[in-house]
Parts: sequence; C-alpha cells; structure tokens
Amino acid sequence: MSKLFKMVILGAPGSGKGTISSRILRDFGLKHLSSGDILRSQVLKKTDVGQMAEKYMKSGKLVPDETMVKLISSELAGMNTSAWLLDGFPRTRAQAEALSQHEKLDLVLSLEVPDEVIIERIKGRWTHLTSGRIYHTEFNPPKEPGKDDLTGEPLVQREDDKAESVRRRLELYAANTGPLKALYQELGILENFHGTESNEIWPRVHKYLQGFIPAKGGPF
Ligand code: G5P
Ligand code: MG
Repeated sequence: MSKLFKMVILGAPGSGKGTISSRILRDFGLKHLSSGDILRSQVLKKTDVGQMAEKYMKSGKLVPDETMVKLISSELAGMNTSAWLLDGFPRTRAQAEALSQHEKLDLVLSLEVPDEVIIERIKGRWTHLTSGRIYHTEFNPPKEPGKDDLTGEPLVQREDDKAESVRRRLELYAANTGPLKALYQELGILENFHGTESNEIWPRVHKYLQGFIPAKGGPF
C-alpha cells in the first residue's frame, strides 16, 4: 500500500479552517478530523471529557494539552487506513511534539487572515452542532434560515463566538502559533496562504495540493 497522505490545517479561530477543510475533503477525499467538532460532540453527550472541556471552551481558553493529546490519539488510531486532514490540532508546540512521536506529517497549511476580518465574519456564523456543518448569514447561508440543510434541525451560534471569547481565542492563537509554526518551518513542511476571502484562498490551496495528491474534482 502506498504511504497515506497526512496533513494539518492551521489558522486563527474563524480563519476558515472548517470551510477550506470541507472543500479539501470534497475534492481530494481525505478524512477530516476537527478537534473542535470532536470536543463539541463530547460536550453534547455530556461525557467526562465533555464536561471538563466545556468550561475552557465557553470562555475561549485552550483545553489542557494532556486531554487533547489523548483524545486525538485515540481518534487517529481508528483512522490508520485512510489519508487524513487534522483541523484544530495541534494547537500548541507540546501537542505538535506529542503528535510527531506517532505520526509523520506530509504538509501543514496555515491560513493567514487578518483579525479585523475574522471578528466581523464570526458574528454571522451559525453551526449545526451534531454534524459540525457551518453556515454564514451572507457568505454561506442555509437554504432555510436557522435550519441545517440536510437534517432541518436548528442551527445555533457557538457559545465561544461571543465577542469577548473571540478576542481571547485570537490572543491565545497569536501566542501559541509562533512556536508551533517554527517547528513545521524547520521541518520544511509549512505553507502559508494569506488572504481575506476563502473563495480567493481556496483555488490557491487546491493548486498547491495537486502537487502532492491527485484531485477528484474542483476547485469549485
Ligand atoms: P475550534 O472549533 O477548533 P477555532 O477557534 O480554531 O475553533 P473556528 O472558530 O472553528 O476555529 P474556522 O474553522 O477556522 O474557525 O473557521 P470557519 O468556521 O470555516 O469560518 C468561520 C465563519 O466564517 C463561518 O461562518 C464561515 O461560513 C464564514 N466564512 C468562511 N470564509 C468566509 C469568507 O471568505 N467570507 C465570509 N464573509 N465568511 C466566511 O475550537 C474551539 C475550542 O475548542 C477547544 C478550545 O477551547 C477552542 O477555543 N480546542 C482546543 N483546545 C486545546 N487544544 C486543541 N487542539 C483544541 N482544539 C479545540
Ligand atoms: Mg472550525
């Protein structure tokens, strides 16, 4: 069997990781693992991890490294026959070092979107919590306002999308991302994509990825 492609997408909260990831899955067939979606599903199910993580997430703080490493390692253990894309993990240098003990990454993409653009766009985000599907009142509206396209279930605004939490999340991202990116820069696998619109960043990401894996379609 040929080696399975393994990549990470980095970017500040609201930079479009979920948006770009869903297009990568559609056009390149990778499996998607979003640490935020996994945590939100644990919170919904009221598991021990969910109850512990909820208080950090609500206030825009990071869940402790040890919990995250355990959670993501167990998810990855079940994905050893597919190529994958990690979104939201690793988030700190300690998480990246823990990951590197078990996995060799092929590529790390970083979405570089200015904070002012992010603060504006997060106000319009609506989420279907059980699936992780994301909408935006203008950029990507649901077919029926307030309802998920596939299930018709209600959409919600994430607790941590309140202005105060968003600011804290952006500050934390800025503080942690330097050491994280330095590690991937040293390994020569980091590629930055600057921009203010996902629709403008996406064709560049698509073209770049084609240098690594064949596309099934797109870019749309
Ligand atoms: P998450 O869930 O990983 P964040 O903070 O990293 O959360 P988030 O908020 O999910 O990232 P995103 O995925 O980068 O943002 O962005 P998105 O959802 O695709 O886009 C944001 C909105 O903008 C959407 O409504 C989208 O439709 C819209 N949009 C996209 N592109 C455009 C555009 O071009 N124009 C416009 N107008 N709109 C656009 O983590 C959540 C929490 O979980 C914990 C932490 O507490 C964290 O805060 N956590 C971890 N803690 C420790 N370690 C980890 N590894 C952790 N992972 C999660
Ligand atoms: Mg996301």
